[in-house]
Amino acid sequence: METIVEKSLEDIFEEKIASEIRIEPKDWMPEKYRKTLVRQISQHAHSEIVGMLPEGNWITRAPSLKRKAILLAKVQDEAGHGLYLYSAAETLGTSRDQMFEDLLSGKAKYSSIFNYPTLSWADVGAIGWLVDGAAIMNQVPLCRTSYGPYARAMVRVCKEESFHQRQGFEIMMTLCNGSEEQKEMAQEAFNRWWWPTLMMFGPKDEESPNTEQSMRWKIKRFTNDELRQRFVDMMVPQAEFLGLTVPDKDLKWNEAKGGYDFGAIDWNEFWNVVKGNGPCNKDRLKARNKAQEEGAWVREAAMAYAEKAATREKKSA
Ligand code: FAQ
Repeated sequence: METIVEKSLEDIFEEKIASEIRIEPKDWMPEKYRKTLVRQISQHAHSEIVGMLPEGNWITRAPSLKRKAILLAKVQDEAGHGLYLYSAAETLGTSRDQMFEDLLSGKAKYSSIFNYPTLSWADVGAIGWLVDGAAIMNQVPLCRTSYGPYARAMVRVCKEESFHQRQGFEIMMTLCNGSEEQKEMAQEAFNRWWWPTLMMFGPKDEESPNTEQSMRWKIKRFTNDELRQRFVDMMVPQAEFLGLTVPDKDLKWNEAKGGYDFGAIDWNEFWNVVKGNGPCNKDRLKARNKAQEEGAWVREAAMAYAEKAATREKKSA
């Protein structure tokens, strides 16, 4: 005789995860899964928005009209990424206003990397090459993350990030093929951005409280250290091609592991930046709060227009 085993909602969820079926907004999901996603996606969205500031700093000082147009487009792309990601987080039942409030009050986290200053034009190249390079390394696997709206947003984001990385590399190449002074500028920017970029991947695996569960739920597909190692292995030959020196005296090819060994990351610096004490944390929050205040009239006008349009539509119906 056939016995009918009733599956619990949790069993159905686990089965979907095991068989690589995406979880969609109306599906049942464990509260912790929802919370982890809201945390990661909203932090990611905030990073895109705050990430506009360091490069935005150079729009008015780009060295040519062509460079200015490219940089403007890139910074606008980052705003778009933030918007896709806020939309993805909203499908989990959190409001955009709440997420914004958390960012503006300093409660929410965003990537540590955007708390460093952009001191020279070469920093724009270094960000595109290194920071967007790290973002791609982290985000290509997220195109296969288990939550549908996040995975779909990542597909488009990654296409745009690839263009961003190419433009950063191209700036670095131009500087490295230029005068002695330009090459020095590129090396100096590389020296400042290399270590903070390695920190972007998050704490080492044994100190990462979220990785194990996120890997089990297939939110993350690789650990922080796995992605960091892949990034180093990808970037060292690119730096060599540019004729730049990786600022790490302990960097060494390890034949047995088929990858590079690299020096110790300064985790005190990382946690200090995450806690709000990096070189630009206060400036970044100040700039976001100022933009929020100065944009209030635009939001009010848009709302007034939307209400009027809705009334008109009702009347004509
Ligand atoms: N900065 O347990 P884990 C971009 C926090 S977008 C600050 O390992 P998880 C595009 C973490 O939140 C860059 N905080 O956490 C662009 C957690 O705190 P919580 C952003 C960090 O989530 C380019 C605690 O430490 N990308 O660059 C950082 O499993 C150019 C323990 O860490 C994403 O957000 C950090 N670097 O792994 C834009 C990608 N790392 O929340 C403009 C999606 C860790 O428990 C210009 N996110 N923390 O209080 C992820 O893949 C993951 O969230 C990780 C962290 C890998 C970032």
